[in-house]
Amino acid sequence: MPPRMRERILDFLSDRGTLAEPEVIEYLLRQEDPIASAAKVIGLFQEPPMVITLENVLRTSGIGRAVTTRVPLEVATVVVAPPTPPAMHVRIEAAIPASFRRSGIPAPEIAEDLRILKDITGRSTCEGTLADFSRYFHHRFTTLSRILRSRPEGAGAIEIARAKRLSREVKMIGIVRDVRPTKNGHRIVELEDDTDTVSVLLLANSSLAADPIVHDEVIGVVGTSNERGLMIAKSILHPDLPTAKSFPRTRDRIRVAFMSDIHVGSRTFLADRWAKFRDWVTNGDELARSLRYLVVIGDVVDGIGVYPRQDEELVIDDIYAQYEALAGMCAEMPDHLKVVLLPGNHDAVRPAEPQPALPSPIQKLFDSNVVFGGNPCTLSIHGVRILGYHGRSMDDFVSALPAMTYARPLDAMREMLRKRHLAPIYGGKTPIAPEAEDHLIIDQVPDVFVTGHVHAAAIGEHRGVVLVNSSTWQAQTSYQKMHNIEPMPARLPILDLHTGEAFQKSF
Ligand code: D5M
Ligand code: FE
Ligand code: ZN
Repeated sequence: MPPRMRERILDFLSDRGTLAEPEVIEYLLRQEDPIASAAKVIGLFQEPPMVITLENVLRTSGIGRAVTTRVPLEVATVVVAPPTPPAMHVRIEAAIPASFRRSGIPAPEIAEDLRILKDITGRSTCEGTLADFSRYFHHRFTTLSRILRSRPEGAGAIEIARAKRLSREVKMIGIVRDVRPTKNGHRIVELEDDTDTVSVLLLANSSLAADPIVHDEVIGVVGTSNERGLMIAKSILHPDLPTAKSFPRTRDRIRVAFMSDIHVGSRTFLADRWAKFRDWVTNGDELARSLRYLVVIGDVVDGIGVYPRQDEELVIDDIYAQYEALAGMCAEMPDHLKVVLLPGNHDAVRPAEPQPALPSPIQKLFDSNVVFGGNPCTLSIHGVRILGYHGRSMDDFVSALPAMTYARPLDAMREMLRKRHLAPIYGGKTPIAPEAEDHLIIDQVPDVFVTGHVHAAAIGEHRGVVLVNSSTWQAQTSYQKMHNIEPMPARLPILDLHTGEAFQKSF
């Protein structure tokens, strides 16, 4: 291997406006001609993503394993969650995974094991005062900098005030107060800690130029001050997951389905597709009978007064009546299917995140097979840790980062895991309540991370965390039409907790 091949690959990618996960670089280094292989990977995209993932590489024919990306109408499958963390663990299959063909235990025979580990319900303390804000950001900074410092690359970071006085290479951790391009194509990040702020220059011709840094995230910087006090960055550290984790397989084949954005009450709610789902889940096949849990990640109804002139798009214009209709739909599901409802930005709770569970007058409309959590919410299902977050912050990711799109929610979800924060950008479209603690920090790494909101449907993986963006049951709204957002409705992602494999069933 020629020396500095790693740098050559990094330069090759950054010259083309993209970056790659470390596993991708390792993988390319093992190829006979790493640069030619990198070119093949880039050739996959009309426009390369900001960060090329191992999954992307595995889709490239000619290198890696040959996989099919065309999916049949009925089932789209992505098989994830490695038992061990070697780099080559993601399989993408066109058919229903083998493990799903093996019958699961009929759901009525599985004793319920569902716990809500963490959400804000009943624990909100904030009043929105100035003191709340500074305490909130202090908690964000200290928690994420502790994670960064626990890594070999983050160890030895010093305070910004001290770093600015030294002329040698230094390491600092701070919160991004601003990030802006210069007229020469470089970028300047204003980094702040408790002691000072510093301007950090990310050179246009370096791999750092494309790092998707956003306002208010916590990063580490390795760099050297120039004579004018500008810190020239050599590398950027994100908290991320240090290594790929393995999936905690349950003993039994326990199956969990995910959905979101039902939008009951909206004119565009897809009643016919829902009826197909209901018929399947009530008297369907073996797979349907093996479903034990259904987790719904917000926007369960369309709500009232969520956007201007919404009343013109409602068929049920009373909030209670909307939840009553949903309660009826849940009551039609089999008794052994435990349903978890989390709120989203259309639901009848405060819009500021973290959002508590639906209020008790609404909960009382539902049968006992339905339980309620907040947004975000960490659940344990048979010991598998599931982080559900509606996903409002994806609006801010799409606005802030040119490479992000509504059609590719997994990109934003990977960034949330890299930044270890569900909604880093403060003051954008996502209203955030300055609680005493920052509940949007991803402090404990989940086994499964699920979002909704963008009305897309996708399954993937990031360092062993199963990623699911659950689909909608609403057709394109006039707002989405105006903004060219094409929904992917009526697809049900189903995860087997015994294998970590997931696939989507369409209705
Ligand atoms: O959001 C459904 C989709 O529509 C999601 O992709 C965001 C987009 N959307 C909806 N309203 C807005 C506003 N006001 N700004 C930006 N993007 C928006 P839902 O939460 O179901 O309305
Ligand atoms: Fe929605
Ligand atoms: Zn939403």
